[in-house]
Amino acid sequence: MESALTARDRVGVQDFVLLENYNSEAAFIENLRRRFKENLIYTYIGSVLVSVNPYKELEIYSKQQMERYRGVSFYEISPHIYAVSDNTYRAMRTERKDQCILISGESGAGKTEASKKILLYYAVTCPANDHMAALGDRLLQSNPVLEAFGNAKTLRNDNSSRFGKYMDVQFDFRGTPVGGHILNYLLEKSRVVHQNQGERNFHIFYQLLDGGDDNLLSTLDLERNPQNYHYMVKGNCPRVSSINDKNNWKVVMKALPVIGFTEQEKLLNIIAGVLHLGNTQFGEGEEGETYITTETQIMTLAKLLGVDGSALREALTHKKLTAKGEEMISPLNFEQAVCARDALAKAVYGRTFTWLVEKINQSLAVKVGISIIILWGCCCDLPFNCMMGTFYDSSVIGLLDIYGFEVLQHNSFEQFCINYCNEKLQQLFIELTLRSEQEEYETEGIAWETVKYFDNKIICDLIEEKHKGIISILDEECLRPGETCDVSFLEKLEDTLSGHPHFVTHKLANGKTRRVMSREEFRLLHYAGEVNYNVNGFLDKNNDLLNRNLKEVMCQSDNQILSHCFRKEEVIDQKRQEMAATQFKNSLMKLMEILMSKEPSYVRCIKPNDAKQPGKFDEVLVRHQVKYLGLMENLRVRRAGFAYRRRFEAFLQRYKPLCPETWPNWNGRLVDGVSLLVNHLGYKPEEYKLGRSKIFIRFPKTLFTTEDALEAKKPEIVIQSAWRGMKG
Ligand code: AOV
Ligand code: MG
Repeated sequence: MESALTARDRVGVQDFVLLENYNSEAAFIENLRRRFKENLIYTYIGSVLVSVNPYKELEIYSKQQMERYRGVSFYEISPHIYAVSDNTYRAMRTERKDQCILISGESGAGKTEASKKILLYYAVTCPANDHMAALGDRLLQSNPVLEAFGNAKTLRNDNSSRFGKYMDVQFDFRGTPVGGHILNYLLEKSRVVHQNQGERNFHIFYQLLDGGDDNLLSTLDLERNPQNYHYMVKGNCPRVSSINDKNNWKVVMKALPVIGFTEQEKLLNIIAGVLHLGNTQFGEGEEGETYITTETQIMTLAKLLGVDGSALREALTHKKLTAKGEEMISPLNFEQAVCARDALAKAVYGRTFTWLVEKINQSLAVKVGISIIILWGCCCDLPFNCMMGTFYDSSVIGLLDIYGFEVLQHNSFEQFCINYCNEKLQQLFIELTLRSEQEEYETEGIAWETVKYFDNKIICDLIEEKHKGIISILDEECLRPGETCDVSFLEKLEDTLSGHPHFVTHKLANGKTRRVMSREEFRLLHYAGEVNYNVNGFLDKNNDLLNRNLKEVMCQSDNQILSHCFRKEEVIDQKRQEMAATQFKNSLMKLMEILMSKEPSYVRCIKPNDAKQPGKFDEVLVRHQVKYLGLMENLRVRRAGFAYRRRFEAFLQRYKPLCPETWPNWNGRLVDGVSLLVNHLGYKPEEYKLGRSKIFIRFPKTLFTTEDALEAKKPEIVIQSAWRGMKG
């Protein structure tokens, strides 16, 4: 027992509910720290997995490890992302309910890595059949492609997801993965044309220049050095030590055919096209007219984008307007031309990204034809409706991996959207963890006491409420005729929101000025911390407009990807599209609905330091995350009633050797067996409660004692079992 205690001291407890001092944040952090030092990056809070980014490869993701977790109950084995994967899978199969795994945490905390491990677990361990064998492959191979186009090096993370991703994996009645579907959320398009110091554009540009062979580069008229491209130099960071662009290029090129790509050439033309677009320069004539100074560039560009060169030249320097039913062409000034060029680059890249996701979805779609043939083969004498019933008897596991909360030196519209998205996810966590806890006590018939927690609904409302939320005000300002600008938007915000406890600007209530804030900023007090947003560019980014004549040129492209992305109908139909932020808000609402309809599991990722270094545990940083993720409240809720709960059968199975009446087998009612067992162990009435299907244990100590008794009894059990084996 001595040694067991020492081990517990050294590696901490594997479930926070076992912490004796569960109200102490210091004890919580100390437990995380101890485990982190021992490379034990995973710890539970009940069924929630807390994960601390190790920033180094650990030998814990092998196939053998996967086998260890297969079919094994949560509490029997050390915490792991595979345990969450496996439990979710089994819950889907046994309870026949759609599941989802929600991964959250700030930028660089390990969400994307976690989601990849989960996918890998399913691809390797789930049963496959011949027809579907390739699906696991396709699921896995979609990742490097999406990451190449949608991830980039930021100051927070060398492989930062710059889009939100929700992926459904669909399983048939046998538990075989048969299909997948991806929903993507708001790509940070502005990165295509601008990067902050120390950051990069999307990986694919560097991969192409570093990995593409000489022939390819010469066909695309590209040079190897990224510093030659305006769209790649802004961050002054062409190379990143942790990234091998050349190798990644190979991986992406190999992955494309697996996910059914035949349009590689067209895709690469577009990528190169964007780079050439960035190098298109303008000059100003004597009369203020704008012209293109890089003539050869334009011809290459037109060729790559599959459009008419002179039409493109005209569209980059002029604007088409319809006034009183008449079409007019007006020249753009220098700034306007630069904006039009960048808008085109963003639109081309953003739409190509969406097209790419569609393509991947086609490749992951459930192949109805094949499934029906298989079913026909195995149940041809069943009535048709029964057969279709079998066919549709499939379930889904959804995986959510979004961009994490981020605070930069300079925060703009993109950070506003990203952080809003994180607020929504936190809201869901609060609602569902509390709700499910309450429901559990209710269904099991057990009285419960509430725990106070910070509800971030007030911040979600501040952002998304109709008419007086920030997004509504932004839309209104974009649509209001007359002179509107980013500053008038800020003034409108001040008028409507001043006094809100989570909204601050430089104006103080007494009419004075808050000196630490610029006049172009507003500050939101997010659940995860304060962020100052600079309003510069908010209106443009929300409007996300592309001049009509540029659209006209693009929809005539003979590059089929582009003609698919720029539809003729869009040019004919002049109806105003939804604005970017509203579109994002609506897609998040839909996402919340999807997630609410499923049984959630949570992975809460923590970033141990800002230097992306292994072994470094920055307590201040960790404490902050523990606080805003609401982990202490989570633990308290979990403990408010009962620290531990286990289904009767699991409890009996584990502890039955401790009672002569239940060992080796108990054949009576489960609840009676559990009753006998706990009486024999001397549990006092206040220490536990029996629900309808589960035993609830109030104090971890009770379970510790029982665990220790089991440990002490082990040699005896082994001998007894061996003896019975010999007799048998
Ligand atoms: P994120 O998804 O949470 O950030 P990532 O999953 O991309 O963060 O993790 C960032 C980096 O941390 C990875 O590139 C790895 O180097 C390292 N890392 C994370 N988890 C592990 C692990 N389990 N084992 C080893 N290394 C790991 V963002 O997408 O920026 O919000 O937007
Ligand atoms: Mg990520």
